[in-house]
Amino acid sequence: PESALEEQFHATIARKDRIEPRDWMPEAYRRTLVRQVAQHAHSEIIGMQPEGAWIGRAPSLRRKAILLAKVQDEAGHGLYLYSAAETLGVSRAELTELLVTGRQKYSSIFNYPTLSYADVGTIGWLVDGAAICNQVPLCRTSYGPYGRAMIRICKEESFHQRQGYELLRTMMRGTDAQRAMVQESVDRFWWPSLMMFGPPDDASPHTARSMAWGVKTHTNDELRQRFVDMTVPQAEALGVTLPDPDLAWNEQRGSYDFGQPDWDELWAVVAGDGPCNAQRLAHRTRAWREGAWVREAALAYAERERAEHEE
Ligand code: FAQ
Repeated sequence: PESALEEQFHATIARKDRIEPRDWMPEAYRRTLVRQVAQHAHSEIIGMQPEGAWIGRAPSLRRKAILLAKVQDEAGHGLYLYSAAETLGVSRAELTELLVTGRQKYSSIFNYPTLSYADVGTIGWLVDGAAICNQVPLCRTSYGPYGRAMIRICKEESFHQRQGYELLRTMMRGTDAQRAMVQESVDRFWWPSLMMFGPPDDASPHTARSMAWGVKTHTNDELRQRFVDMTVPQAEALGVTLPDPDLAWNEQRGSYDFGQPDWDELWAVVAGDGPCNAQRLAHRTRAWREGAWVREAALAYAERERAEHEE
């Protein structure tokens, strides 16, 4: 009976054990995971665009090799995550259709433009830094395939973060113009990076249920705080200023106090109204449509092979 299965599901969650693809799960749990894992996968794939735009303009062969490797890793992350989503009974093609028709989301951060090479460093340092804060706890999420995908992704994200920091450190040791370029870039990316963690807890419709199911293990605000605490000393070591006048060490809490991002801006970007939403989606849609013949040819070939073997 379904109630026994449901009991088993809740017991597994309570033990902090994993739910696996063949286990019974409530339909709402499955839907939550499809939503989050698909959004996460789409973010990795759309996230290739802002940095990918600089591959042809990298300042040296070494920087170009590093950037190429990073952007390729992001394609890989997208593929592991689509595979994790497929274990929930949806296909990658279906999910991509939902993305390109605007019915599924991807992270707000990738709707901001990359205006200088310093942005490659800032994205590595702040955006990958935020991604790590959010994703390390997700290695212990309750759904097995998602948690296991996260382990490898986090290892690669740490490399991404280090390369960003190293790029910025090199620029900060350079000329005044290079230092100004880094500061200008950090000024643009700081607040959008804080928004990556989602709305404040009291405005987050999904957090409570996702925490009860062990899909999320920390709230949006908890992870945002962890990110700020980790990043402030790094900013000091770099010699850049974070553009928040309210940023101050709070002795009592043992954490930094900080200002609030502009939440109206987050909602506008999430609703499709950010600086680059139209461009990002148009680019993804074009690539998806132009690749249709490859998918069709591969399918036709596989079917012909199968038919020949059956004869
Ligand atoms: N952007 O109730 P909540 C990367 C939506 S890192 C867009 O708080 P939840 C690596 C949310 O989906 C980026 N939408 O939702 C990389 C929901 O909408 P819905 C990807 C946002 O799920 C680095 C609604 O608002 N990482 O790609 C955002 O409990 C460099 C209500 O929000 C992940 O996806 C936002 N910032 O918490 C790649 C991490 N915030 O579905 C390339 C996994 C909220 O009801 C270069 N995901 N929304 O229509 C998560 O941890 C969670 O899903 C949150 C949101 C924390 C993002």
